[in-house]
Amino acid sequence: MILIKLGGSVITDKSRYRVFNRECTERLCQEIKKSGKKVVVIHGAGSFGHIIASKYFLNLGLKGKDQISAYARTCYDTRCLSLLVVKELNNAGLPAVSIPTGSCFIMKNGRLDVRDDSVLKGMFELGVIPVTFGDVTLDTEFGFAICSGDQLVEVLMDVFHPSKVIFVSDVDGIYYENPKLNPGTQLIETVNKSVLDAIKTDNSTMDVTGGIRKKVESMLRISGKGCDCILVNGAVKGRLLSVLNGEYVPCTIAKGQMK
Ligand code: ATP
Ligand code: IP8
Repeated sequence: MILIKLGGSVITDKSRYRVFNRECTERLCQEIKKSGKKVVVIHGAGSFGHIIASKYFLNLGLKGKDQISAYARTCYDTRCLSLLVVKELNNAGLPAVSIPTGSCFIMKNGRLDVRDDSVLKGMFELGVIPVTFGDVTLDTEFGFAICSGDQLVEVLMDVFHPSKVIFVSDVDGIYYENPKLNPGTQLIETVNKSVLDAIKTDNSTMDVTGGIRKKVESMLRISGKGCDCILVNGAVKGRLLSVLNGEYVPCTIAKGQMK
């Protein structure tokens, strides 16, 4: 099976509150269907999460009562986004069910603690695609915390043991600098620990979960578990389908290596 994370930058417009990229999401779901591969889908929160979370510092945990309504608002918004994604998956012929992270799991010190994976596994075995997403969750130490979709991908590695992990974003891969701000920057086709410090991660949109550097760290931890982890541009038609089929496209790969 393959774990796919649909990034917030490709399924939403991260600069505009609650703007869903329906056409792009619809096409990505059709590409998944066309591949015929067994998948589990995780998605980011995009502008349904980061804008309010950043305004009310939800990434810092519980600091004041005024955050509680922002917590609830963010949970509402991320669930709305998830239903929009699940609708497109179902329309594409992929039976999918949204599993809200913050309603099913808890965090400890900012780390997701999935003790019971029976719903996720049970649905998958039944042929249903469980869809989880970046969300606000309770945290035993901080009151609440932000769980990124990237962290979920890492945790779900141990649940599903995928043959491949695909991060879908709105850029061709990891570059030395943000390609949207520095169009001349070079694509890094293979990432490893040695290039990590050379990657600049300045971002033009609000992101409370750390942006591209954290994503590369996550990709390296995933590849360290023996599985190829690929970042591909979902804004370009056919790229996700090609990667699902094991064909070459411009992308960044963290090659799977056993410890
Ligand atoms: P999310 O994590 O919210 O689900 P995502 O998975 O799509 O979204 P982002 O965290 O938004 O990923 O990261 C992708 C964005 O990072 C791109 O839109 C790009 O502008 C920006 N970026 C900044 N620095 C770099 C870099 N060095 N290489 C590639 N992209 C970069
Ligand atoms: O978009 C962030 O998840 P991500 C979740 O996967 C929130 O980084 C609520 C901002």
